Amino acid sequence: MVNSKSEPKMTEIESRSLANNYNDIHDDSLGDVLILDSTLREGEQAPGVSFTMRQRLQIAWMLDYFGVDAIEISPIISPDHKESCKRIIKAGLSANILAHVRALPEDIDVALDCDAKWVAIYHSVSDIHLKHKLRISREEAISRSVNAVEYAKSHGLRLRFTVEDASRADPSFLKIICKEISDAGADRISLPDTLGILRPIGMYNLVKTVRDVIDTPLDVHCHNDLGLATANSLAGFEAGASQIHVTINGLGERVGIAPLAEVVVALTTIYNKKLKVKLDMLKELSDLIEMYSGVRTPESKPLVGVNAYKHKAGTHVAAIIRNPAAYELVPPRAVGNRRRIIFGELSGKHGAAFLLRVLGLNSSMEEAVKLAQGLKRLRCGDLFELSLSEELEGEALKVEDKF
Ligand code: HCA
Ligand code: CU
Repeated sequence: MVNSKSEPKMTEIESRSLANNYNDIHDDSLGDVLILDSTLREGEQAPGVSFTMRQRLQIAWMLDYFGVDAIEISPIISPDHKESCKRIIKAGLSANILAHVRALPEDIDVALDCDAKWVAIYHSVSDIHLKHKLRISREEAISRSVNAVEYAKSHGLRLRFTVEDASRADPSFLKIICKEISDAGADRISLPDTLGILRPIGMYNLVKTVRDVIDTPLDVHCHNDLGLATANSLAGFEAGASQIHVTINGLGERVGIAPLAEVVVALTTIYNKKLKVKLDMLKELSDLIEMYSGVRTPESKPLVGVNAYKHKAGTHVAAIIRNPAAYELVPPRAVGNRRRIIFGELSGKHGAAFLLRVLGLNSSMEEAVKLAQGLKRLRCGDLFELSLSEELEGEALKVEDKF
């Protein structure tokens, strides 16, 4: 775990927030938001990913310690998954553990067998899924869904019902089936953009459409096929959804869903939400899942990627040395990442002065200028980078004092 002593104070993060008011939220009704992590269910649906039982348990423990509100896992994939689900439920974590099952009594029995308290039941609602995947009518979809809800409720389960492919369903049918599911006693309803076809205003409208007919709390589950998953999830929250589905690194079927790090940091910074999560574990969680999933995290991944806190252009480095907030939304330590300075062709005199200082060469600005010129003359692009420990950052400020 990251040393809590080095964790920046929330005020340090807040003080970096935007100086203007473009992000101000004029709708006071925006309430609290819950985070559901589906790394163990949706995440394992990512191509090439399969966790071991021990890994699943460790991931659940870490997510719980990190502070997510709910963890979703599928007990119906294999006996191994069922055993994992059982053990995770038995571990007595603070987060709600949801067993993700089809709208079938035999699947709900599997969840009961695992001693689940919460079940996440899913059934498709779009005509294309009803006609071509399930080959059933809309009426049949309603009766299967309602039966499943009644069956789960009669066994004392709390339940979330997912209307799969909601974004492609006929809105009038979507309203009808959501009302039926809600009247049958569902505790929450999840509205997924299963194919990632919506833009933010589209997700907003989807949530509002359902919100207008039922009071049941809503989840949003946004796929990233067009790279809009985070934006769409936040738009769904603005429309009244109170739980956002994420996975670590955004893993999931095809190209995945909204990534945990981006969603929680966006909520903290640009929505000013006080989440109970330990933001400084984000990089560690990302690295763990990169290792266990075998899916390499792109260097350019926001917040947790290795490039997220690299500074290169001379003018940027000069500003970073004076005040890192000039080019960083949140400090790297806040998310467990590291700041790095790249030296090479693009370096300027301030970067060069900093380099001389950390090398123990107490030289003048004249020499720093010569060094920067030398680095440019080499024409080697990026030569090397320094990963900044707190001690080295202190050296940076001393350079400032001097020049
Ligand atoms: C699936 C479909 C799902 C369900 C989402 C949810 C989707 O793979 O089972 O249960 O909230 O994207 O529609 O992931
Ligand atoms: Cu999904």
